[in-house]
Amino acid sequence: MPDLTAVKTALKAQRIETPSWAFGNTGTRFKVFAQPGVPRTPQEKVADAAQVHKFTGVAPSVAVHIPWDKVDDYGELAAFAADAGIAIGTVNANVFQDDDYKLGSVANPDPAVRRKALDHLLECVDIMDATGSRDLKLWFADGTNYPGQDDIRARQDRLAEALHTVYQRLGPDQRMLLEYKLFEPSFYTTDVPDWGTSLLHCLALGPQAAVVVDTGHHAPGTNIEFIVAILLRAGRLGGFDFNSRFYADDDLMVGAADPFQLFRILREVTAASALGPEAGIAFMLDQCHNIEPKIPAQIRSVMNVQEATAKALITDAEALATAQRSGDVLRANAALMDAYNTDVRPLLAGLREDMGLDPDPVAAYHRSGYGEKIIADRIGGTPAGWGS
Ligand code: RM4
Ligand code: MN
Repeated sequence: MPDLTAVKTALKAQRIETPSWAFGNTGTRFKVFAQPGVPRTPQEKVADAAQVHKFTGVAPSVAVHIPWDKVDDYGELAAFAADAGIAIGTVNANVFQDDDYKLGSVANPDPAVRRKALDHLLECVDIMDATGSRDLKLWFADGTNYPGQDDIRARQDRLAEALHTVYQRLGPDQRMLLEYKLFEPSFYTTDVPDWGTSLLHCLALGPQAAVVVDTGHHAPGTNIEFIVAILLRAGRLGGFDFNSRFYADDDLMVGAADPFQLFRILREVTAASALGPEAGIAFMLDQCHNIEPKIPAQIRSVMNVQEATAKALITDAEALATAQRSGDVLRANAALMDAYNTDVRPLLAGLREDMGLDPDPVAAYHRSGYGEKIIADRIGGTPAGWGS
């Protein structure tokens, strides 16, 4: 049986990063339902993210998205975050919302547009210097809609050239995380559609480049834990963008649609001893909360990742390995299912008490009055959303 003290130690050391954009008004391309009390500034987003950490104890950083979180002084934003008890985490570049990027950003056939996109990516590294962030996360909407629209290989060359320039600009402790997505907004070709393409670029760049697995960016039925295992084996799993999907890039709360898949993914991570900070895997959320209140939804999401992690950690690895070695298919499967079917909520409640936290973070948040306070305080100004 797994050593429960070691399981608890690993769970206490777990780090999950929240995304600043989850606190703003975001949703689908059909309608964004505005909520009262949402942040109007990057500082207010940071303050909301700090609440998630306050009640869970395992979400000590918030990712920013540039220019949505543009401020005059990023050092000041980092200091503001530190005062609130958290840090600024991953810097996300945005080269997908400008009219110039109609035919792509770094893979655009027009060199002037490519230069503009590249300058933005380099600016993001400047921001990382100021905030002390380790990771630059890149997701490109680049691609084509029609056969013949552009040269597929030439686009890869342009992409590789831009990535190379940004890579050269990284400091020794900084990393580039390259995300992939099967389709959307481009429908015929996407320049970084899958983990293989991302990995090829990362391998060509060097050891500071790694792949990000956004759980919503695959074809239905894709075996994501297999991809995770392959990337772990190659030493190129940079991190996760966790969310849930029923159909495409739904950006729902992680663990809501398919908690078993989340368990299987985290089982690969824990089996490879890659949960701790020394493994360098960034566990990030990338979600939108269109109809549900945002801060409790983020707290719930962090708890869902924790629950899947706890189940992965309590897996009887010895029983599993013995069954696997002897070719006992049913016992092997049962060893995994026993862990998955264990109710880890009492374990996590106890863990929170050990950490000086309320055993029920969502209830504690609701009791705190923070939700009512931001609704009363945040009157006037422009609520944050896609684009700010
Ligand atoms: C993209 C991608 C990125 C995220 C944006 C908001 O689809 O998943 O990671 O930064 O959405
Ligand atoms: Mn993502």
